[in-house]
Amino acid sequence: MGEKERKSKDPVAQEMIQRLEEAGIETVWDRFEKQQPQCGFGRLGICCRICGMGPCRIDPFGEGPEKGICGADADTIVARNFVRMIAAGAAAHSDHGRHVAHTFLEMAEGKAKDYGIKDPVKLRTVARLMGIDPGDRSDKEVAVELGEKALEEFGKTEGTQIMAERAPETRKAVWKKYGVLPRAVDREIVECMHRTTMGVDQDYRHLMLQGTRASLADGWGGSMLATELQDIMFGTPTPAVGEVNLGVLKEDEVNVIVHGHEPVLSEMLVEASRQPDIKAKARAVGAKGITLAGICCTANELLMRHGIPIAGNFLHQELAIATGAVEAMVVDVQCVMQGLTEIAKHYHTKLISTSPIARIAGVDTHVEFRADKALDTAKEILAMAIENYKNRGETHIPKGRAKLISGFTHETINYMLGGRFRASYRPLNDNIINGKIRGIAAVVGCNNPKTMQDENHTAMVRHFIQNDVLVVTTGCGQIACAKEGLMTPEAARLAGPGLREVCETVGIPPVLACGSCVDNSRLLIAVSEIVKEGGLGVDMCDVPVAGACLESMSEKAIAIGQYVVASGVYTVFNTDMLPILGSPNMKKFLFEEIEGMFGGKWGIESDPIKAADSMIAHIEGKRDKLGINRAVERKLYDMEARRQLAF
Ligand code: SF4
Ligand code: MSK
Repeated sequence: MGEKERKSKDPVAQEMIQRLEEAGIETVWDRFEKQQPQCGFGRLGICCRICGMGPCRIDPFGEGPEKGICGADADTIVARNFVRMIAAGAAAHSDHGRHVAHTFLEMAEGKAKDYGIKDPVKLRTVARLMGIDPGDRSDKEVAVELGEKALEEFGKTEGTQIMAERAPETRKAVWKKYGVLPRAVDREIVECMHRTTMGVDQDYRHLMLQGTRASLADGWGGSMLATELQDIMFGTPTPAVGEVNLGVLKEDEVNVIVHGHEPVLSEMLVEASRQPDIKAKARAVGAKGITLAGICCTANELLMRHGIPIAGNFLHQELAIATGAVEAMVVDVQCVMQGLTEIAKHYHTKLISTSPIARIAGVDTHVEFRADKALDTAKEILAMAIENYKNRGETHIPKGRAKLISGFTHETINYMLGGRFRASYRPLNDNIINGKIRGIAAVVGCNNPKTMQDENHTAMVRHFIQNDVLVVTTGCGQIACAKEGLMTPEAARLAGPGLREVCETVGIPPVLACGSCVDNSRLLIAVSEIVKEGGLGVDMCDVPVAGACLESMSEKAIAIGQYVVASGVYTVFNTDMLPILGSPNMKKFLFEEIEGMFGGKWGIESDPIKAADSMIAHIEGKRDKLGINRAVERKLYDMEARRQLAF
């Protein structure tokens, strides 16, 4: 295997990596090499620099110091670091949610005139969930109250997250028992930071309870609010065809890439790109039009709602610029590498930062997003990109691109499997009970140069569907699967006979694209709905589901992992990406003890097939406990057999 093949499984990425190598231009993989060997203490989570007496480190071999200067042991240091990662991840998701809530309220109050309510049905559903009676009030009136109430959720001084009420009663009872019902997001994150500062909480189990509560405030609070308010404002996704990979860029059009996470501006860029005056401007410079494409989770948001193509996942961000065909890369927050500034020096691409909270040294163009002039801002940005078209030099757009069906939410799973007129999780539950679908695996998360791009995600997913395990995906893992064509109905041919039959009957792919990082909240609701539908246990931890994130990069993945585990789900991370191994007690806690408390636990494994097998074993164990592992006769129905059934 050559160098480029070791870096990425994706032939498109390999092609671009080779070109960059030949041109002598540094990428994330080169910087990764320069960091080798990476700090062993950091990898194990046993370095501490939270006070001025440090930094301190624990010797993992028992030959050097066993305690920091203050006396903190490895358990405390690892737990503090881990809880801080959860807090940071939860803060990122939830601040995204807060920004959306601000824009939502401005929209409802008529201050952000370019936005509207695209899903009035969901507006009223979510309002009721938040304890608001819509009555016969107008949509805007209901939206004002909902926006105000949503904003309060982030900082209220009393009470717990209203969205968490959606969890099954049994689950809430578990959270109550351990004192982790999530309060306001801000409060949980501040308390994480307080308790992990020098000389405060110094018991790893006790620290982890606070980490758990903060993660739940993210998953069942900030992230869930972000998803729901975005659906109301921008439309709840429905299944539609999309395209993915660098081949979506166009040689004869102005190419604009949106990269980051918050869709408030990128939604307006979609709108602006469709306006006649902007199209005319593009034609005036000799381009046939404008192609918008996404990277990372903004890409998932736009694809899910508008079918806007995806240029790639996290490790594609530099490669996209190296096509020489990107007039502008518009970034907001999260997962944007500062290394973009270096690569952009070699091409004509204009990097444009837009978030009031994120400036990047080396990016000179900052067009700040303001909700009250969102469309004008979007047009200004597109005009800059159009203006830059004339500066294009040599281009190289790889041909590779793939189709996918995206837009699966807990609502669409309901409709697709249950039917529009009797939407229900019953058919999904029944197919799990009868064994055609053994269970559900969530394969989510990032790319990481520590491992071959996309390999872990896609190898696991192929293994799951062969074994009749339905897969749901979000984030960059979703994009990885899409690049390999695993998200088309035709991919059902790769599935085992049971899953294949269900997919062919309903017309769904065996791997469902469910959205961005904050949309993991959709998966929580789906599992809750499965429980409420009945027949698969009484709590979320009874359902045959498991999760994996074997290419995690961001602290957000750690926050997600913890709220998924605390919601009762077994979750596997890559051995090299879970920095807790320096504490035997934390290992025991996260890999064993926590299951006795919350019904879910963490697992680690670097080999994707072994990781998938451990999840399948877990799923089968859950089936055994439910008593649904009876031998069933499997039959693949062809059209003739179905016709006979109808008479
Ligand atoms: Fe060292 Fe303790 Fe300070 Fe951490 S808190 S840096 S272990 S003295
Ligand atoms: S973008 S958090 S690299 S999934 Fe959400 Fe991808 Fe991970 Fe960023």
